[in-house]
Amino acid sequence: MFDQLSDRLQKVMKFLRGEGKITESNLNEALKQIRLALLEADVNYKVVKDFEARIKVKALDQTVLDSLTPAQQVIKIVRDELSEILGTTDKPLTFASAPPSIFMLVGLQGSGKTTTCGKLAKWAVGKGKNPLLVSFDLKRAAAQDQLRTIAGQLRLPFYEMTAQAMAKPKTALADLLVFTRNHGYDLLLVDTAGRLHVDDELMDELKFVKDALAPIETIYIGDAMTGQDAVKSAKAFAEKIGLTSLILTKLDGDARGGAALSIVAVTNVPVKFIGVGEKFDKLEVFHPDRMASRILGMGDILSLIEKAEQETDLKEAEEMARRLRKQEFTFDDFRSQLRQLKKMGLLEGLLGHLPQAGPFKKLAGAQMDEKRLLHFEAIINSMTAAERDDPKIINGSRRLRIARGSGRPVSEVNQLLRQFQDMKSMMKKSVFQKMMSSFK
Ligand SMILES: Nc1nc2c(ncn2[C@@H]2O[C@H](COP(=O)(O)OP(=O)(O)OP(=O)(O)O)[C@@H](O)[C@H]2O)c(=O)[nH]1
Ligand SMILES: [Mg+2]
Repeated sequence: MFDQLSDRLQKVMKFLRGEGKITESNLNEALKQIRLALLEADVNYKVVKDFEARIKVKALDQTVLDSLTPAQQVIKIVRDELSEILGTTDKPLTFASAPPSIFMLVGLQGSGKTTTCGKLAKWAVGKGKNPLLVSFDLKRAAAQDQLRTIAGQLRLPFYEMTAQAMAKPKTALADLLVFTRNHGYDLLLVDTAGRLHVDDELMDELKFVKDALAPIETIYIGDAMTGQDAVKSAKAFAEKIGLTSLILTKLDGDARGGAALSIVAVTNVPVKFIGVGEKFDKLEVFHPDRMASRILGMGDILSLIEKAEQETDLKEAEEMARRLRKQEFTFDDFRSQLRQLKKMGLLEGLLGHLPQAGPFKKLAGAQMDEKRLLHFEAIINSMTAAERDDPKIINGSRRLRIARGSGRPVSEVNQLLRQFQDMKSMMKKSVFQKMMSSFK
């Protein structure tokens, strides 16, 4: 469904590549492509308009990371906006203040309602809940069997809706509530019937169940693999039944996640979880930013953007370079450099992404392995503040003490002191500075 979005964004990238900076006119062209892609994917027109307007303001505002090219900046803004539409994750499923909490699962046939019932039951048990499972399907007797089996696998209680009881659905639901309360279950998970398409009979049935049980959560289970139909039916469910949450299933497959955007856009209801497999533990908390990246499907560019977002670390490195120029570079600085290298392989990662990596290859090759970084750090930790500040005072006896303190041989202490000098002169040759300025 969102293949076009990715294609169109590639076009935007190509188009902006030749542009030195973002201007009103080249941005308009880029936005046109994005708008078309979203509209083609059947995203609500108003949502697209708002989306576009927000992107425009941000792109022209220029507060985006300096280290990105105009094309990358636009992609970054689009990604950020997508995650904003997809919503925040800090609204988990709600439990009722007075138990039992009732969660009712609705959706089209085969969307994953029954499976998700099992997943939610397992998740709830992990949260210390005591759930009861029930299936309410006036038409299909086999629905009982499937959920009973799932309850059995999870060793959880299952409430049998007999054909006899179902003959009087109102009484059946009232009895269910009494049973749930009397047995102290604090969560009732209600599986419901599905149909291939939205039909009035189903809507009436679901509305009836909802009115009788007054669930705190009415969760639409949407199959991420089905495109347009899922969007239309989600809208119908939202309007006719009223939804509080969404769970998207089958995101372990090829689904790009575009359905997420469209369903959220048309229902205005947040996604809480995603299903990523058939097993009961294949339920994940929904992360809007990850979904946005998935929709964009531009892994490389997005990871570059993420690296650049570690700008604070770069700023710190720049500060190092400045201190070095002024001959203020100390072992304290060296140590924080080592820690940075260790933390994210920053240099290597960034160099890998740069087209002009050639001149910096030598530096990347000079990367030290992780163990050595740790040893060096231990040695620096054994120095006194005065020694770190002015390594010239580190004479023979001090070297011996540092070696003992760090548990490393004297030869290694000597090596580090040499390396420190090398680094200073290497930086003086401004390789480092040149590299830093290439991020500007
Ligand atoms: N790969 C994958 N398969 C899933 C996921 N969720 C459900 N399924 C599969 O989808 C199929 C349908 O799932 P059900 O849970 O029976 O769907 P339903 O909505 O209850 O279907 P009806 O009761 O017929 O309306 C089953 O084969 C499930 O194993 C998921 O997150 N990933
Ligand atoms: Mg089912």
